[in-house]
Amino acid sequence: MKFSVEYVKALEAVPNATRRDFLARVGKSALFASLGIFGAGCEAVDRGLLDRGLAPIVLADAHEAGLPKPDMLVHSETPFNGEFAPHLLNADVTPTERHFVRNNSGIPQRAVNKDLHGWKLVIDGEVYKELALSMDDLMQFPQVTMEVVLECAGNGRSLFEPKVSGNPWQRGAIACSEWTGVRLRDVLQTAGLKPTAVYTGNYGEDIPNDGSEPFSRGIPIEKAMDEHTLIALKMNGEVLPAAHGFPARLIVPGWIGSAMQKWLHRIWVRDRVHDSKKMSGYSYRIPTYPITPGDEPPVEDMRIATAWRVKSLITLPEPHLEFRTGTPIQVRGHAWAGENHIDKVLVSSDFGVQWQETLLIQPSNRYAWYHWETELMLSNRGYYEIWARAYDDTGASQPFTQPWNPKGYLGNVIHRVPITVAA
Ligand SMILES: Nc1nc2c(c(=O)[nH]1)N[C@H]1C(S)=C(S)[C@@H](COP(=O)(O)O)O[C@H]1N2
Ligand SMILES: [Mo]
Repeated sequence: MKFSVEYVKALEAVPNATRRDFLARVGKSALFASLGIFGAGCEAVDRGLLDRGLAPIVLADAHEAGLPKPDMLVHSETPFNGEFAPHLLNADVTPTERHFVRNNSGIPQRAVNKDLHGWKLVIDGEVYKELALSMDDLMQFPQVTMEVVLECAGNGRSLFEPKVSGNPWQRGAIACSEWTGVRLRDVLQTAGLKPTAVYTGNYGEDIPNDGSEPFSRGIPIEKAMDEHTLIALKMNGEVLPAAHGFPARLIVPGWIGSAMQKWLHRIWVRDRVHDSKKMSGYSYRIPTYPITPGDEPPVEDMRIATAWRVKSLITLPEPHLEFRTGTPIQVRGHAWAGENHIDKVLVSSDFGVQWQETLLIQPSNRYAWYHWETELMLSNRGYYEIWARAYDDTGASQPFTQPWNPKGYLGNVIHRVPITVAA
């Protein structure tokens, strides 16, 4: 068990008047030690918390949550971040064992223990009726199942030049699993939105033990009320795995992964754009105009990153394989486009001079990924790269070199897979 002295000290520094608000901001349960651990100076704070029924949050080690998964490329253990090589993501529906994991801090012990004791999903703020829903309550709402692409905003960050800080994701911080849960809309309608409701502030139970503000992001009310936005309770037919947000997480289709709060326990309906740290500055925000690589645009010129851009992934063949002249090469992959639809995916084997059409396979449902496949025949030996380029229904397609932004978000440069052909 890890408890944070700094965190309690930070709280003590907060004036009484705003302390309640601060607690509200960090969520109704926080990482707090039992009485006595921090000495007399902290008792008042501790007792105050315990009086309000705030349970200590204990963060688990990643291995308790079954991490790393086999064949995972691990970027960090604490917090845990790992992805898979594209050729391991060929399945139409990504099995849980191949879904990347992106954590800003720890995994709550509750998730590892599959422990619902004391867990409620609180809906408060700009609502007529505050709700505190148990899992049983949530099960009373209609259950919806959808395949949804979930991609970290930083996927592809390692391809940015000059280098940017953050997890050096290659191309694998992306998956399309099947999610089951209740419509966020149904829950918000039960609470009753006031006309002042404009945004959500979403909170999880992964409270960092270094005293830093917990990871919290939000979405506009219009997106929250979209029929496809879910509070997911199951992944690929099973209760949510610890690493993916047990007991509940948001699924915000088409949008960057950070919108999809895990270990969800509070949705604060707000009368303004959610203004947590992870909604501000350079966090999950991109410049409103193309900038010179390496520049630091003023914060006023940044906007919140929302939907993903048109993109594709080559999952077959595996890179660096050797083929024979005149033998057909099976090429396959996925494509997706945030809020838009995919029109076509083209493939080139001569560095973008000529392009050939691929067979496009429609998604299982809105916001699932498309699949595409084709065959290449190369008649001369040598070194080749298979390039894929998706186009969406607005006419947008993927760039050949990666436009730059300070945090390496929304990278959608075309995917290239090198192969060789022997005579
Ligand atoms: N509570 C909480 N929710 C979170 C995060 C987090 O660190 N804490 N990370 C977000 C980010 S940045 C991404 S990309 C997705 C990753 O979801 P996954 O780990 O299930 O793949 O979860 C999002 N939800
Ligand atoms: Mo992310």
